[in-house]
Amino acid sequence: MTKKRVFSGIQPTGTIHLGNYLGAVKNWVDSQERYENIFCVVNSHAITIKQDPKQLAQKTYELAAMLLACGIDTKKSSLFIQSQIDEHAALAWILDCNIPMGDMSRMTQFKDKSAKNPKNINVGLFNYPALMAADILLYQVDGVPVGEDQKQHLELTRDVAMRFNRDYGECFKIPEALIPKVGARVMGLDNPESKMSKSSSGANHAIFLLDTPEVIMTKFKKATTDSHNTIVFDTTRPGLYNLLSIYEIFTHKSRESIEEEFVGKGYGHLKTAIAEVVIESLRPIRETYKKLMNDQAYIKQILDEGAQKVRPIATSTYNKAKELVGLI
Ligand code: AQP
Repeated sequence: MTKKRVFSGIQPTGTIHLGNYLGAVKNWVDSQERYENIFCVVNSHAITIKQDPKQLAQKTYELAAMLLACGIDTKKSSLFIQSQIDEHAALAWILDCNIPMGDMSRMTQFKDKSAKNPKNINVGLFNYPALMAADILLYQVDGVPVGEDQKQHLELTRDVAMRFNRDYGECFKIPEALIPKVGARVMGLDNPESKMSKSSSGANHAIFLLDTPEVIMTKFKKATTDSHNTIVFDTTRPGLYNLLSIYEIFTHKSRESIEEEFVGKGYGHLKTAIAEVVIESLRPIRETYKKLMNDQAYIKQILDEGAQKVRPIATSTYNKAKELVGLI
């Protein structure tokens, strides 16, 4: 039986954090056996925010090394850099011409990111979802494993694909969003009302995968909770709920057994327990990452091989879309 195909991407805009890891990367790794996997470092998306060109190239290799350190196995998954396959940008243009302004204007990520970067609200940032739709549709995939924040972009992708197939003829497979039950929206430790994000400036906002054990412990100890004194999964207590969800994923324990474990104990005890389990789980990732970064030629080779492997799929889809719209 042929495996279903999945595609997902991540931007090289900084070190990845627990949100990226639990919402996306860990699920990519855990389900590698089940699917035919295509993963991408989406560096063209990254330039929607001003980047230092030299640093961007370096951050692209670092992110690829981090994905390998997290467990992406290139025997089971293709890993490549978006800008190495020109068809992403080329298909995005065709899709741009088939997405109504009204649909694009409803995207909340554009509103959030332009509020964060008022000095650089560019057309690329607005068009970001068309490039994301192209990334996905080029590979004729069944599913897209992402965090909850990408749900709206996935819906736009499905809409533009269905409209294109209807108006020009069958071209794209319609993908499903694969959003995890727990960890789909990890919240900031300093403010559990906002999603954990690479670009938030608070010192205790995010746990980065390369944070030292001491830093991880300090950040968890300072995490915002509330003034109650019971430790239970309660969505109306977002700080606590966020911490317990992180603990649930890393320990694989049931919610009942976690609540039992902390009966009569305080937040200090809980925060230390979470920090310890996160530190131990991230330790091998950090160590493997350091080894991989000593051999950038190897990372480059993996990425070149990944691009070579998936390029024929991208070319075939793009040529079909081009022909259907009448471009010669
Ligand atoms: N807080 C989060 N909880 C769960 N999943 C998350 N993702 C991001 N934040 C969380 C998921 O991570 C994947 C890759 O994300 P991205 O590289 O496209 O960047 P992003 O969504 O823009 O992530 P950030 O941290 O918020 O970066 P900045 O601050 O630069 O915008 C996606 O699957 C995403 O859902």
